[in-house]
Amino acid sequence: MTTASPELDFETVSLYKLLILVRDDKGNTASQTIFVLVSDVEEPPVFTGVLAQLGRVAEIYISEDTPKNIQIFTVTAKDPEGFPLK
Ligand SMILES: [Ca+2]
Ligand SMILES: [Ca+2]
Repeated sequence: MTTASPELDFETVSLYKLLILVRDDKGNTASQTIFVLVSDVEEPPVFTGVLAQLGRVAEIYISEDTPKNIQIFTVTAKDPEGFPLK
């Protein structure tokens, strides 16, 4: 038994149920069930939106006479484990 594609991801699927079958040359069979539990790994937060692509650089154009306290860009990110971000 090996891991394969797609990669294991606790946040997507944390439990696999495998039905194992064995058969002899007379056609007799037996089966067993194996539960594979994927353990969680703490992962860093990731940017979403236009900054989601790794290494991407965003350019923001702003006029020099823009008033103070104006929101010029919104950054979005999420944590794979769902922890709140600061
Ligand atoms: Ca995780
Ligand atoms: Ca995390």
